[in-house]
Amino acid sequence: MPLSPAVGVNPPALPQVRKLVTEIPGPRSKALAARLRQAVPRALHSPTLPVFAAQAGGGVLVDVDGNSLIDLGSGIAVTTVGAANPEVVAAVRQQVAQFTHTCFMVSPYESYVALAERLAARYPGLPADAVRAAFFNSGAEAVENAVKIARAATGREAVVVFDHAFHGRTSLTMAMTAKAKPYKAGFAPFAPEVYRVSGSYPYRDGRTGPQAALSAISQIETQIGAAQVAAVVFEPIQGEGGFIVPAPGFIEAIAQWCQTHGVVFVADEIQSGIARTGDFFAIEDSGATPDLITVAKGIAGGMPLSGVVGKAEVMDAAGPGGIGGTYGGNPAATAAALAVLDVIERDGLAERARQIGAVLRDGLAAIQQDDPRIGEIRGRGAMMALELVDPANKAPAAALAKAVAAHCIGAGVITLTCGTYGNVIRFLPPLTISDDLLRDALGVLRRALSAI
Ligand code: PLZ
Repeated sequence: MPLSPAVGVNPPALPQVRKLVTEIPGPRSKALAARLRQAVPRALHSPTLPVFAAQAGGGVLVDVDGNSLIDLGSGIAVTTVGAANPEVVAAVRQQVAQFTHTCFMVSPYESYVALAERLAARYPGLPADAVRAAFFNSGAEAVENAVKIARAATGREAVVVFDHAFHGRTSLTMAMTAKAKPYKAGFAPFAPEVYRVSGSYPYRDGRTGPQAALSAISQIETQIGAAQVAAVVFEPIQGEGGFIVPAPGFIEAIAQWCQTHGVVFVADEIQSGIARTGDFFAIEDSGATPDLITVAKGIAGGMPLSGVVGKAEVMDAAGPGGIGGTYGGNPAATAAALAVLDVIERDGLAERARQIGAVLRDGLAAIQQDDPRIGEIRGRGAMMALELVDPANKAPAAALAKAVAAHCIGAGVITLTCGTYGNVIRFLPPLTISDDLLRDALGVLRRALSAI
C-alpha cells in the first residue's frame, strides 16, 4: 500500500475545513518522519513535529493521514494564490507540454519577456518603459544579483544592511543576514564589504522614523563613508527578523539619502511583495521609489522563481553575460507567474489581503485584551504577527512562542515563528483563505495561549 493517498491529475477542490482524523502527527507522518531523519541531514529537520503534505489548496493543507489543517504559512509566503491554483496548474501544464527548458540565454521565449513587462507595469513610481527585469531561481540569488548590479552601476563595493535583516543563506546573503543562529554560526568566513546599521523597530527602540533614519545615516557616514556605498538593501517589512514595520518616515528618509549620495536603494520584497501586504509592493505604502526591487516567493505560485526589477539605467549597468544562469526564469515558472499576476489582478487579491489583515488584527486584538503576553500586534494585510513577551519587562518569550506554535499545529493550524529573539508568531495565509477558516484558526490560537 502506498504511504500517501494517491491524488488524481485533477484533484477535486479541497473541502475548506479544519478536520482532524488522527492525532498530529498521524501514523503515516510519523513513519515518513523516521525516514526523513535517516535520509536527510539534521540541518533540515523541522523544529516542530512535522505533518507530511499530500494535497493543499485554498486555505488548507491535507496531510498524508487525511487530516485537514488550516494553512497560515503558505510555505513561507509563497502560495499567495493557493497551493494548487487551477490557473497556475493549467499554465504550468500547458508550458511543460510545449517545452520544459531551453535556457533563456540560448533560445529565449515570450513568457519571460511578458513577465518582465508585467512587473515593469507594476513598478512603483516609474513608467514601465524605464524599468527592466531579470529572473533567477531563489530569493538569495536575486539579492546576490541586485548587489552585483548595484556594484556595476556605482563602481563601489560597500553594501549596507540593517539589524534584524534576513536576505538569504548563500555566502554573500548570509553575510547580509543579521541573525547568527542558525544562519551564520559555523559558516564563516563571510563575504566582505557588508556593513550593518541600526534600523527601525518601534516596539523596542521607541524612535520615530526620521530619528531612526538619522542614526542609520550617521553610522553609514562615519563608519563606512557615503562614497564607498554601492547599495542599501532593506526589507520594507522585515520578515524573518520579526515582521518589523519601520516607523513612518524611516523608509522615505533612507531613500532620500541614497538618492542624494548616488547609492542604489534596493527593496528586498521577497517576503513582503506580490500583493501580500495589501499593496502589490509593500514599499508603495511609503511613497518611496526604490532603484531595484527583489522578488521571489509569492511571484510564481510555488514554482521556484525570483527576480530583480528596477531602473533601466541601473539594471543595464551589468554587461552582457554578467548576470544570468542556466535555469533563471525557467519557462514553467514564468508561465506560472503570469497566471499568478492574472489571478491577483482579476480577483482583487491585494484588496483581499487588506480584508484578511483586518480580520486577523481584530481577532488578535481581542485575544490581546485578555493576554498581556501579546506585547505587540503588527504587520500589514496578510503579513501579520504577534510579539510575545514577559509583560513585566518586554523580555522576549521565545519558549512561549514555540509552545503556542506547537499547540496550534497539534490542533490543526499551521503557524510559523520568526524574530531575532524567536518570540514572534507570524501569519501568512494564502490570499484565497476564507474568513471562516481565519476565525477558526484565531479560536485555536486563543485556546493555545490560554492553555500555556
Ligand atoms: N529575502 C526578505 O524572506 C527568504 C527563509 C527561510 P530564498 N525567507 C525565508 C529559511 O529559513 O531559509 C528570504 C526573505 C527575504 C531573501 C530571502 C531568501 O530567499 O528563496 O530562501 O533564497
